[in-house]
Amino acid sequence: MASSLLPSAATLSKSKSKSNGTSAIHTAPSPPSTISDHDHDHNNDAYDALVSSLPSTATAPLWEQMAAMNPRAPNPSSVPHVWRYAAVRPQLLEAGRVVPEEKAERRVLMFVNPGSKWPPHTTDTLYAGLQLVNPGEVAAAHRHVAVATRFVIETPDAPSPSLEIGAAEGEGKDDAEPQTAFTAIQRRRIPMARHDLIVTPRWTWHDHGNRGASPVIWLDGLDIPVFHRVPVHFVEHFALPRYPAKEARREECGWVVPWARMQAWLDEEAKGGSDGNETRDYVERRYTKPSGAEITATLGALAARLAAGAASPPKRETGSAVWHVVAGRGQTVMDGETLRWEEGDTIAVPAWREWRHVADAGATAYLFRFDDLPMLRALGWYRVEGEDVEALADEE
Ligand code: GTQ
Repeated sequence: MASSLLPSAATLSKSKSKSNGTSAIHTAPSPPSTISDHDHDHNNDAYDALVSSLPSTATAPLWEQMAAMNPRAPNPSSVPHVWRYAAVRPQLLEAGRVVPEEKAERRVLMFVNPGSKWPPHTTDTLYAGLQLVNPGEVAAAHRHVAVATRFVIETPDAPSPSLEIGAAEGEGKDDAEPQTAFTAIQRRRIPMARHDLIVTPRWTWHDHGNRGASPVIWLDGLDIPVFHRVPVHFVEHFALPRYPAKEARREECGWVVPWARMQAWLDEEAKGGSDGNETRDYVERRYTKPSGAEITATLGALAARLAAGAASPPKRETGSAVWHVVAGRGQTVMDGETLRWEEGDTIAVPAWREWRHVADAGATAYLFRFDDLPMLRALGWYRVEGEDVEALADEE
């Protein structure tokens, strides 16, 4: 029975708080051999002989690894972590100086979770990184099985106030071409505006460029870690740096969700009642395709609004997420561990860590996240603590 494999949600949270936020499952020792001491005395030599003979037939004893194979709770290797924009941004700009465009098909600083083993991952299923394209550069066209989300942080239209820029060598000499950064997807070249979400669907040609006067920086989100266990991911390179594309307007493109649209919805939803007063402290909305479906089959995304000084309801889910601070300051509490954040920071929330965001007093906080929910739901693995676990049984 599926429901008996995991302890109840209540049991799980108790055992977590006892170990002060560190899940006991991470350190659970292997169980002793199921052979009793008495039998073991008798059969020691025979047992050892058996076990040492097994590699010759490419087999191994399950009973010695049962607990590791069937852990008592979801068991991610990644841990809560915050990447501070103020710390990473100068390194990324330095990479922009010392790593030429030809050397890096994509100039990205990956967000490597401190608990991650190879391959690098931000959470066990999600990869995130900051990508930089300098004025005049093109990140060459390719397409791959993995999908990507881009959340734009700085653009030539909206550079960071502290940005120091050299003389612009922008390539946008043609007046018809907007002097912006862009990502091209299939045959459309889409200008990137601050805090846009842009989706690069599976197997679509894409290249990135910058016709503005200052760097563009965005948060990449990809489902690449999943392919470590399902190694069907691969890339195809286009013969030319750019795939032939036409200028497109953001509004006419289903792959782009402008932030203004998302924020307007969140602000409206926060009002709740008809009197126009703010009545909801925490509201969130998932990004969808024009059809209403999740943005991709593996990765999904949402935006959230937290009123100043407010907290989101605590949640423990089997999905993992990478959050990005659009505006405001505050902290995220994950199983008792508190990580502070401010605008531009990025936060890893591993699977089955109870998370709760708290905004500082004084300013509304807005957060973006991408997550693995569409993939987990499709596989039947999505679960939230407190839900009826019996409903998870597949009895058909
Ligand atoms: O922009 O196509 O961060 O292929 C990693 C792999 C970005 C991209 C990444 C990629 C891309």
